[in-house]
Amino acid sequence: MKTALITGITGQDGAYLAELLLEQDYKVYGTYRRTASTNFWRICDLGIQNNPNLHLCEYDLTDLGSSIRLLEETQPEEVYNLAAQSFVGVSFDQPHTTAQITGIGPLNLLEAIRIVNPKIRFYQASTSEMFGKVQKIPQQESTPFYPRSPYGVAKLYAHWMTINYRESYDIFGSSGILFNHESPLRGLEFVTRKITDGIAKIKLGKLDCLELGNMDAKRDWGFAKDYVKGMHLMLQADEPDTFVLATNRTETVRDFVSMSCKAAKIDIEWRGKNEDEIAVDIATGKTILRVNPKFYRPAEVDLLIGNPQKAKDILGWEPEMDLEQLCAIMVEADLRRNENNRSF
Ligand code: NDP
Ligand code: GDR
Repeated sequence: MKTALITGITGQDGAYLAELLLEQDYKVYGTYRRTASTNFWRICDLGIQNNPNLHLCEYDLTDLGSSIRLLEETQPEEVYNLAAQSFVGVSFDQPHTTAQITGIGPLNLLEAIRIVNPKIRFYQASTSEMFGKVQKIPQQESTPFYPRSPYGVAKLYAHWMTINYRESYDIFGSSGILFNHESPLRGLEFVTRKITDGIAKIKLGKLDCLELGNMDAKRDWGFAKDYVKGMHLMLQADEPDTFVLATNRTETVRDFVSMSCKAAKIDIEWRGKNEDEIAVDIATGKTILRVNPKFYRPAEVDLLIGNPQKAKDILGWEPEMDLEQLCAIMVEADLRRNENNRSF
């Protein structure tokens, strides 16, 4: 039986990855932070919370000493570092905290691996946010980086440290440059889930109008469950490396709203431009969406579209779910959740 350690098991990817590894008969240690209201709703949703091979451990990524003790106590063969302050918007308000968690945190784990057992295989959750300002599309492993947020800068540091530890100490450190991936387990602050939850509430008469920021941003959105398979494959490969996981399709935030309305059977019409843009429910004449500049970011990543060819060639990885399907399952899940008055 293989042993894996997942940091950030209370997050979207941590929950799906734990499910995948348990299905493959791994012993899984999952870390969570001690807070006044730790929430395990995602692993409960997946029904894995009582799996005898799942062990939950309290851990904070910013603490080097506990990173060392964690590896000594759990003795994993594979470490998946998914923990991060992962919300780009918040990173502008809390750049220092973001740097400590998202940048220095992975360094703590790399140091712990170097000290405790350099044979541990390490996955670092890198991001398309590192590409940032558009230089060349589609973005791939060789595309130059130009991060546009404190989050992107912190992730870029961790990405290069992973490569540096690979080259300096022969540590099996792989970096997955993952483009946006979503699911019914996505945090409510991220735009896709904010949209599907908002549209579900509007459909059920629980919300009048949804407010969003930049409607023109384009993202390459995939399904989180497909992407955690890629993380696992990276640590089964012969060599540590850097891989892009993406769908190679890009759509605007506006397109995602239109798709969600279609899934919820609400016919809408777009009116106005920029800050005055609205979406009107054709059946009722009511404005169901407006732009609020408070959701704009100080610097924006305008366009992301990734080329996952290397992952396909070397790992045999390909995304399975298309965006229409993904949007439909998210809307459906949020309709059910809101009907039952569940909060997440
Ligand atoms: P989430 O925000 O859903 O989960 C992040 C996890 O990190 C949570 O479990 C959170 O715990 C934990 N965490 C935060 N701070 C600390 C800390 N100081 N110590 C220990 N744990 C901490 O992110 P996702 O699941 O969406 O993403 C997983 C990883 O992949 C992240 O690193 C993210 O930056 C990266 N990524 C995500 C992409 C996406 O589209 N989802 C794309 C590319 C990269 P708590 O519940 O206590 O807050
Ligand atoms: P992103 O995801 O910043 O790409 O980071 P997010 O869903 O937050 O934003 C995507 C785009 O939508 C625009 N947008 C809004 N965003 C939010 N959150 N709320 C709004 O109301 C809104 N209106 C418009 C944003 O400006 C942006 O352009 C995600 C995270 O999961 C990161 O951790 C990960 O690394 C990257 O994806 C890849």
